[in-house]
Amino acid sequence: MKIFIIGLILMVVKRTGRFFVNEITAVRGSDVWIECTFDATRMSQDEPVWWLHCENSNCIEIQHFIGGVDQLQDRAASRRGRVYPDKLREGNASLFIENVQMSDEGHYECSAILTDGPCTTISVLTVLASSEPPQLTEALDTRSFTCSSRNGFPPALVTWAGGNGMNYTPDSVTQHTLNPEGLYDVVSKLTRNVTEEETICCTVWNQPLQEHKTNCMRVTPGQETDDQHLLTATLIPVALFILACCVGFMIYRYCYKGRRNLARKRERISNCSHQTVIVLIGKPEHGVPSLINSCVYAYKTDEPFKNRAGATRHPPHYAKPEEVPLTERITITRALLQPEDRFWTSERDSFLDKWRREAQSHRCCFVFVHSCIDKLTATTKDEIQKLFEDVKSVTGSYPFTALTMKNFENAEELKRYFKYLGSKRVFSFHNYTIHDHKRTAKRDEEFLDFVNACTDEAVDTESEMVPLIEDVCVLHTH
Ligand SMILES: Nc1nc2c(ncn2[C@@H]2O[C@H](COP(=O)(O)OP(=O)(O)OP(=O)(O)O)[C@@H](O)[C@H]2O)c(=O)[nH]1
Ligand SMILES: *[C@@H]1O[C@H](CO)[C@@H](O)[C@H](O)[C@H]1NC(C)=O
Ligand SMILES: *[C@@H]1O[C@H](CO)[C@@H](O)[C@H](O)[C@H]1NC(C)=O
Repeated sequence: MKIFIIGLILMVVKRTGRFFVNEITAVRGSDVWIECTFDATRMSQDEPVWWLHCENSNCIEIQHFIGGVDQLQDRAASRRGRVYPDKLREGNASLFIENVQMSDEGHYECSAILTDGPCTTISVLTVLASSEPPQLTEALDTRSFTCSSRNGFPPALVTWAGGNGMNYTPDSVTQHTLNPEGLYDVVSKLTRNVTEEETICCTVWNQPLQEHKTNCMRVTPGQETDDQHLLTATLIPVALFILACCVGFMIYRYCYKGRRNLARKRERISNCSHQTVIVLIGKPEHGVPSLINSCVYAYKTDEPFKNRAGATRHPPHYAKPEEVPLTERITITRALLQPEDRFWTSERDSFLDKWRREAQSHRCCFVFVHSCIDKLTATTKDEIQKLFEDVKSVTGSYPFTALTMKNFENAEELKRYFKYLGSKRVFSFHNYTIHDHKRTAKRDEEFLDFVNACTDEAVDTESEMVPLIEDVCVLHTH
């Protein structure tokens, strides 16, 4: 009934045109005064003063005073706003709203019956909400960034900017959601390739409030995607580590095996159970003493290099000593020939006699030593062939060949030639010398193989020639 009467009055007021529209904008959470004043002299003690709050033409009476007495005491707890009764007498019926909320928006009508008729003041309250500072995150799976901000009103605008203030907004998609408090949450997603290190910023705008809030982040191309990041940060080091382990293990195995191999070859030499003589036959300057030194050096790993065989002695002819012991049982001796082309001269018969006698009583291995520096002349070839036949006549087989100074070019050609002459084995060496005796496994191995081949051959020769004779073999060349 009351509302109906008020509505009637409003219609009257509207028709007479005696009202003002007062537009008020407030920020959510602030306190606001909605002004309403009358001419106090025209106010009557017994006439009412009241406030209506209308949302979408749905009006609720929030204040009603008669004679300065609140008529809505029973609703005091739920209603919004406060009027100061002591100010009413002065014609001031202004409404005070504390901590204004979205629900406070709408029309406010303040009315009073004055002595000359009703009077109404209309106010429109708009509440704006400043959204919270934006959160900026980089997505883990793709090259994208997310900017989010909550509790804005009206819906916030989101803009994106890159290095040098470039506008990235067109690469973004923005979504708003209205939350139960009547405010908008905003989420904006930017998809963009980062090709160089830059700062990416996201800004949320509240246009009516003329307010913006920005958040920035430094991005580097290296952090483009989590996949790639994972690959570089985890997989590659792991792969390298595994690879390094494998290579290390293989190197270790190789070295270990190599060392084991050499040790086994030395063991074979020291285990040779028969007195054996290795006879090196060669001309001066062809490296016979150096070959002897090398075999001993390769075998005796724990001893420094020693010139046991008298290499580079001057004059070189028949340098002493003639025999060098390698182990308790194996001896290496030399048979030096004439330096000239015709090295097989007057001494031939005495040598052959000696060799024949000794080959019958000891295990012997004959080796012809030739330096790769020396080119073979027709005469030399002739002489060497004769020597080979003589050795065969003594032992039953042609001598082995040992080529020294193998890094001289005609090593391969000489190898073929001595094979052709009938040498069962042709070895080639780079001898350990006084000036160059840097030990390597490969160099050691060549000499150890040579010695082992010689001791094997010595057994063969003996079993072919004199199978029943027990061995006590030390050969004297003079
Ligand atoms: N580059 C190289 N030099 C070698 C090799 N063998 C020996 N020599 C050098 O050649 C020279 C002669 O070697 P020696 O071992 O003294 O041989 P030799 O002259 O026949 O010995 P004698 O006549 O008995 O004194 C020396 O200066 C050695 O250092 C080799 O395989 N390579
Ligand atoms: C009405 O009263 C309030 C509270 O005292 C005051 O803040 C306001 O300025 C007054 N309005 C007028 C128009 O006097
Ligand atoms: C990003 O770069 C890659 C290769 O450089 C390309 O294939 C892709 O299309 C780019 N994406 C965008 C959004 O530009």
